[in-house]
Amino acid sequence: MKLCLFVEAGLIGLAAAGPWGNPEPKGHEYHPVRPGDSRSPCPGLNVLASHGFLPRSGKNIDKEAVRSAVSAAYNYEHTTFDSAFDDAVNFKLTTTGNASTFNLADLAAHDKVEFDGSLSRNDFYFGDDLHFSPVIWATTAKRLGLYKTGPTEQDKYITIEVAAKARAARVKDAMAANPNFNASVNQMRGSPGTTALFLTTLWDDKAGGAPKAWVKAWFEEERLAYKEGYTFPAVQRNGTTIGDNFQKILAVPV
Ligand code: HEM
Ligand SMILES: *[C@@H]1O[C@H](CO)[C@@H](O)[C@H](O)[C@H]1NC(C)=O
Ligand SMILES: *[C@@H]1O[C@H](CO)[C@@H](O)[C@H](O)[C@H]1NC(C)=O
Ligand SMILES: CC(=O)N[C@H]1CO[C@H](CO)[C@@H](O)[C@@H]1O
Repeated sequence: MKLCLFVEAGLIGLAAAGPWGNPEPKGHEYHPVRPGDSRSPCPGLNVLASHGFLPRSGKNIDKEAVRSAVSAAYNYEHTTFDSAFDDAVNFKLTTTGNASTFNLADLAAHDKVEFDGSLSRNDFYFGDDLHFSPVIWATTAKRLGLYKTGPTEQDKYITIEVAAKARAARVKDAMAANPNFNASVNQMRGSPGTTALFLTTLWDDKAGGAPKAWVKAWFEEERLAYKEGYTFPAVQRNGTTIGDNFQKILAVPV
């Protein structure tokens, strides 16, 4: 009976709190990407668009939009991503016609803010550095132990150590496969940086790890895992939180 209710509730779009998860915030229900929408190589921003924290179209994103989205969805201090936004704008990669905004897909411009050795995207050299690549992600997911969620409680979480090793191994793979691998400074900071980002964003402070179920939904469906128990973090995150995780990642011997 319970299962029946659950299915029905899902069908009519009622989000219900309960043992199966948390409700999606009103107006921020998950909608998968539609034809014509713009999406980026950045899962962090795409998820915000999937939930309408950024415009669902992914178009004409300005700094205010990023500020309000990262604070409302992820509980980041609102200016946390100002410098990332400024970098993108300063590279003049925008196709919107307005120098202060971009469409999410504009961020795929290679060797600007986009770089090689991503966790879930292939390198530009192979033709598509924008879309989620199931093949590339499978290599990362395996290293993260993403689908092994038992038998112990610990098996449900990704630790800093496991994530640090997974990202270093992915960069090694990319360097071996791609004769044009661009090992820029941006690249070498960017790879541990993006691992710090997904861990900080999806860290469960109570558990001391990033729940595999949340990481899976975030990368694979570009969805915030309310259903799997994601909640707005109780303690606000900021550049310092990300920087601390960045240092911890660099400290892991790989
Ligand atoms: C204005 C703000 C932002 C900009 C301009 C931006 C841009 C980008 C770009 C261009 C990439 C691709 C890098 C690559 O080639 O691997 C990327 C990747 C990534 N971003 Fe963002 N991002 C922003 C905000 C965020 C936020 C808010 C989060 C987390 C909540 C985030 C998490 C990530 C992660 C985890 C990746 C790595 C994906 C992978 O390796 O497959 N970003 N971002
Ligand atoms: C460009 O975008 C900014 C930020 O949204 C906005 O303030 C400005 O009015 C826009 N400029 C034009 C010419 O539309
Ligand atoms: C960043 O967030 C942490 C945790 O909320 C807080 O202790 C710290 O003071 C904040 N740092 C800055 C620079 O705002
Ligand atoms: C600076 C640099 O070497 N850029 C190269 C990065 O790789 C792409 C192809 O993958 C080249 O087109 C760039 O010239």
